[in-house]
Amino acid sequence: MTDEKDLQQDVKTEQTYTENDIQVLEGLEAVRKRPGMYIGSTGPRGLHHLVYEIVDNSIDEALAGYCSHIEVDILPGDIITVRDNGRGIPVGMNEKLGLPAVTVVLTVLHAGGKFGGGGYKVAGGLHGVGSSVVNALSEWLEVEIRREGHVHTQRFERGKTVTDLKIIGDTEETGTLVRFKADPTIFTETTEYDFETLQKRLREQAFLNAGLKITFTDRRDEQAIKSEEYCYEGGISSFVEYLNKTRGYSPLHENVIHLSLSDGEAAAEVAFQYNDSYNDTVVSFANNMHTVDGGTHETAFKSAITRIFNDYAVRYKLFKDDKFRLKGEDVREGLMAVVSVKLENAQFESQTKAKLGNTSIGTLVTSLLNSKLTVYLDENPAVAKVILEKSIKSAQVRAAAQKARDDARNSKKLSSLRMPEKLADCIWRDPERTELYIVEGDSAGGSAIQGRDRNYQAILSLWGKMLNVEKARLDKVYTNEKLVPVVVSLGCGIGDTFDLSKLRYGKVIIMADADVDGSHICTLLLTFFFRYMRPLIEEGHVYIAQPPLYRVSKAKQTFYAFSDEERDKYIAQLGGSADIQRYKGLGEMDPEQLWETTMDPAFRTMLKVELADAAQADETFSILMGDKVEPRKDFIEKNAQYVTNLDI
Ligand code: TSJ
Repeated sequence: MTDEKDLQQDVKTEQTYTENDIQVLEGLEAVRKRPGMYIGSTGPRGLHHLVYEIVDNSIDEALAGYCSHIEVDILPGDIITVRDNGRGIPVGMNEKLGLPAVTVVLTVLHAGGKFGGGGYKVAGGLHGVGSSVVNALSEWLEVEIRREGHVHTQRFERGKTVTDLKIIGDTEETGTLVRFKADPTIFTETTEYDFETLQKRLREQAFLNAGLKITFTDRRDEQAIKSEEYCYEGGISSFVEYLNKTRGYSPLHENVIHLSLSDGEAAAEVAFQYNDSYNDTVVSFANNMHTVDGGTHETAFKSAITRIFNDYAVRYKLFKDDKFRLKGEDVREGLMAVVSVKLENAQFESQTKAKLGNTSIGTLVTSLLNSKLTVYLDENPAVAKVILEKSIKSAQVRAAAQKARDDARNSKKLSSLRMPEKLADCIWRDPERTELYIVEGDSAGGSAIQGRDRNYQAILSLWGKMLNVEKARLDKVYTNEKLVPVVVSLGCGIGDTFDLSKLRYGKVIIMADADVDGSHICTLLLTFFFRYMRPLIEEGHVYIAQPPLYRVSKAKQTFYAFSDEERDKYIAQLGGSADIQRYKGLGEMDPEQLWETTMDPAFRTMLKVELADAAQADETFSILMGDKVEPRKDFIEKNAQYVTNLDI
């Protein structure tokens, strides 16, 4: 059996090489002609794929058990180096091609399998296209191999060999280093790497390969070198802890549940932990590649936990009604999970090639949970209890929310309500021209009402305790005393009955104090819009007013400053001394000042809220809205990625 398989592989390899033999040079030319076919795009995504592709080789070496440390550096000029302490790419002659093995790896298309040392190769998708593709798309690439007592090196330009493999020194060490510069004639949009994009990916790879150390250093600014090290003995359990922590969620049980199973051909591993949020996050990977669109492994995981928690609840008589069953969404409320599978011949489907199609891996994930989760729950009844209590509560609330939604729809309650008392409406009714200012607090509201142009500016004063929609259930949102006036004023309903064509004001402007509380109220409202009125943001109707921080005056001259720097600039302009008034809140401004600085379309600056990437924003909102103060504070200080400056 084994012999037969080996034989087949030899035959296959032979065939591949007969083809490649002729295609050695044409092959890489084809890559340069149609780079998109090999790396998906020649934009920033494709550019970053070059790095992933090279790093994947070192990770394969780690998976094979020979490499414990990978270093990735960005050098000035956006040159990348990837170095590992593995065995070093073989340098011996490949008899058929008459080239050293390493040269074959870097110049022959799809040569990866030959020296890939088995393991789990990726088929389809954007990965596993081979390091020769990176070579072809690099202005130049150098490889340095430490192996068999020597340092070997070779250089290529645009995929073509420019120096033969030669020995340049002796060494006791082993490992591979690849240094390359992306070709700007291919990556015409940009060849600049984004630190956070690479950071996220490298950290993720460290989580997915427990114990592997990855060092990432950005040396582009020699004055400010950034270096980070990722190494997680806990693997995907640490990943789950990290995800809960960075989103500001508190775990509901102490230990992450970590289960794994392999059947010789494939391996499946899951880690999950419930948290105090109402979101569900299941992140899945196949051969260390993020399967954004899920697939058989993710589906199997979700079905299995739904079935197993229902079975458990029935067995221990936790449902009051015999016929009652939890739905998948109930069981996933507050779930943070990572599913990772490794398999040969992974098949990827969907437009983005990020959905796993292999049915056998679904079966493996199902048996993993069947055999191990039931046992785990029996051994950890306290954990089972918190999870099931949460799931059952979720089911109850879902029923209540459904009822509230039905009621709202039936009675057309929200849309037929009278305009709220706290709304000072404008005169014109043309949403092309009208604006709604949402203002926190009565005194600020008062100034805004007096200062506005009442033809087209309406003011809604908010009061009372704001509901944190991230933490609230749907049924609460529909009846919240603070949010209902917003919904009624806007006129377009909420959730699945939202109708943007009914919007009563073309611009919806959040006007809050320029302090932490103001930021908070602002993000609360944005979260609400994001979750329940998303088209409002998508279609660009939401803005954030920018009130000044200081009034700088001397004699008859007055300036308003929106930052400390600007304040200092005006003080200098006024000869070094001036009267400074710091606005602690909007309420301190008189109506004329508020109009001049913040509301007059001729002079005001507003931020337009954009949702470039809804998923990213969702994550962002979770960070902002979660329990833990730290990540939120951090975020507010770093300031909003989803907000872009726009002068109006
Ligand atoms: F391919 C590459 F140039 F892109 C690249 C390969 C880049 C980097 C940074 C590292 C690597 C790489 C390859 N690191 N480690 C290896 N290992 C092998 O190629 C290797 C070594 C020994 C044996 C063996 O059977 O003795 C097999 C292999 C595949």
